[in-house]
Amino acid sequence: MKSVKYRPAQIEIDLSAIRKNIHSLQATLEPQTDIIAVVKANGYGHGDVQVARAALEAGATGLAVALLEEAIKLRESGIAAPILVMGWVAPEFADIANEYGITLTVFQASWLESYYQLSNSTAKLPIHIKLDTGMGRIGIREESELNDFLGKLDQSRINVTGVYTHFATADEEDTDYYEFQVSRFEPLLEIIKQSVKQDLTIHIGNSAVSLRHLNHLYHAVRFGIGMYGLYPSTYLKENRPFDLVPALSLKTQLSHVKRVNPGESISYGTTYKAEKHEWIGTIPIGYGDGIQRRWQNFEVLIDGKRMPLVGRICMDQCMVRLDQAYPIGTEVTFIGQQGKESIYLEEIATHLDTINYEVACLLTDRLPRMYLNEKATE
Ligand code: PMH
Repeated sequence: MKSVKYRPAQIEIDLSAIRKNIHSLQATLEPQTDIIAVVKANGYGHGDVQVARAALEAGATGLAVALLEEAIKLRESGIAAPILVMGWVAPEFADIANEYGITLTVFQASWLESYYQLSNSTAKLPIHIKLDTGMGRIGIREESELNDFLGKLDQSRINVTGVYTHFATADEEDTDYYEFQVSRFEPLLEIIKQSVKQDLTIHIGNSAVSLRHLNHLYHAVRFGIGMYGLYPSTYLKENRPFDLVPALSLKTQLSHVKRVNPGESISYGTTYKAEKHEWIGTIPIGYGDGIQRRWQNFEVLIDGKRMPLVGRICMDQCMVRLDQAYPIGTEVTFIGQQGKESIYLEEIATHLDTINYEVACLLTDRLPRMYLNEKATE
């Protein structure tokens, strides 16, 4: 099938917003602090390759993903910048990463032992060591564990190029736990420095840390949610050092418009009944596109005004109560700006009782992505 777009629904990603967010962050960082653009999970649903290119063009110096697959996809699209896989990759696939010039995250002595047995590579494997200072996910936690790891580290086969950690609460007003994590990071880092005597790229900050400048940021920050123009938390939105520009919009059109009588019901389960004569529009997207059932009763923008989604969200369609009759084909904005009104992911996340990260990631591939401003003119 040719890549013709038949459905009147699309996600628009404004790449100039991605570039602008990188530039705004850059302006607040010390000149020597690099930006690693986090493009895992298909660039938080925005499109990994396109976002990565825009970020690099704007001055990011590296990329970070969660999976080896994601890293290989970037390489195969011709991206030559350093790429770090932040998730655990099985040692049997390390040679593949090495062939692609991809850096792996390693933190287990047993991993090193398996790697030495399994690898046929003559080239040193580039790795970053991950320290778990309190996130409780992956990484070396204790000094004894670190010493065991470093004892097994054969620097003729492994090239340690970086060290990092990740914070659990950097987006919250209270910085006690963040500071506790920093206090665990520093002594472990010193031990690594004594044993790995070469230049290390040390990076601890996510968007929240880089926006807040909570601490010395070392050599780079891993900039994810902020790059997409979204705030890591309400606290950071209220205390932002500069305005972020959201990159993603979701637009579709009315596919049907009808007048219903008082008492008539809409959608599965008849959860909505018209109270009077009402104009009801049908919209051709649904939970199969990532508009989950919990969007029911939330709003969309039509004719520059907010109108409520009524009745259950179906797999491919949902319904909206209109303030008047509109022609089929009238634009419906789920995410983004229309006229003077706008609905952004933060507000949607609040309605859905989740976070903007999740709402963006859940928009499925069934929605075609369109890229605006691919070439920088700013
Ligand atoms: N570094 C690591 C290790 C991460 O897991 C993430 C985001 C980032 C940096 C970027 O964070 P930011 O988007 O807040 O800037 N990881 C996740 C996650 O696993 N769940 O939500 C965000």
